[in-house]
Amino acid sequence: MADYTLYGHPRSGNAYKTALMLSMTQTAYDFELVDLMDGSNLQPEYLKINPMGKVPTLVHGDLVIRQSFDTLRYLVEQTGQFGWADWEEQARIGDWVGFSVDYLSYGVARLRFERLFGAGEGTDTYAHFKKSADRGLGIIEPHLGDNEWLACGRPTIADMSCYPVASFLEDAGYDEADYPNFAAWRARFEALPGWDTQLGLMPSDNWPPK
Ligand SMILES: N[C@@H](CCC(=O)N[C@@H](CS)C(=O)NCC(=O)O)C(=O)O
Repeated sequence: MADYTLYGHPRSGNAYKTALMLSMTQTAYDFELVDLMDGSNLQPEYLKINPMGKVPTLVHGDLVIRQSFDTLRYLVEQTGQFGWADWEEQARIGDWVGFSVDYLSYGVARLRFERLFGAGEGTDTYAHFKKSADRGLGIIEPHLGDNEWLACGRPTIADMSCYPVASFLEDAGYDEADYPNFAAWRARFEALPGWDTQLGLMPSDNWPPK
């Protein structure tokens, strides 16, 4: 049994952030599937671990961490990797961690959800999130033209926070060819040691359903 247990689901971008960080810092962990598709995240057994009913949850000894950003920050502290040297760097990393929530979770990720599972394209909901996603991509694309990594000139948890959504840009209805800097950064990130797919990092006999 490993010291860390990650509760998550292979379709969760937030759980993917934590799984990437564990793998890329060579931290051994056990993975427990919480099936978001059948509502296991809202069953009493899981709510005892995470009353918010969301994934990821990362358990390390007696410590239970229920927000993806906190899992990343904790693993920075535990492993000394992908973090900051001072407050200036921490703030620059924070810019992109915040960006990942403001424009990716509430933009690109929601578009993907609406397209694949929700209201579909051409609805007011879709248009609402498209505005936010377009604005976010308009910020990150030129930034990645001038910078190899999102912050501090090296891979950090800023990249870890934004990458999962990058992996499903096309599912959200975008053509990656229109965002060449973004696409090149995605390829750089995927070449880092320890990178793997969502299913590779969150394997389970029970997913995908047979
Ligand atoms: N603020 C949380 C958000 C976590 C979150 O939204 N998780 C989604 C999957 S990506 C979830 O568990 N959704 C299930 C639900 O809302 O029922 C974090 O950053 O960890």
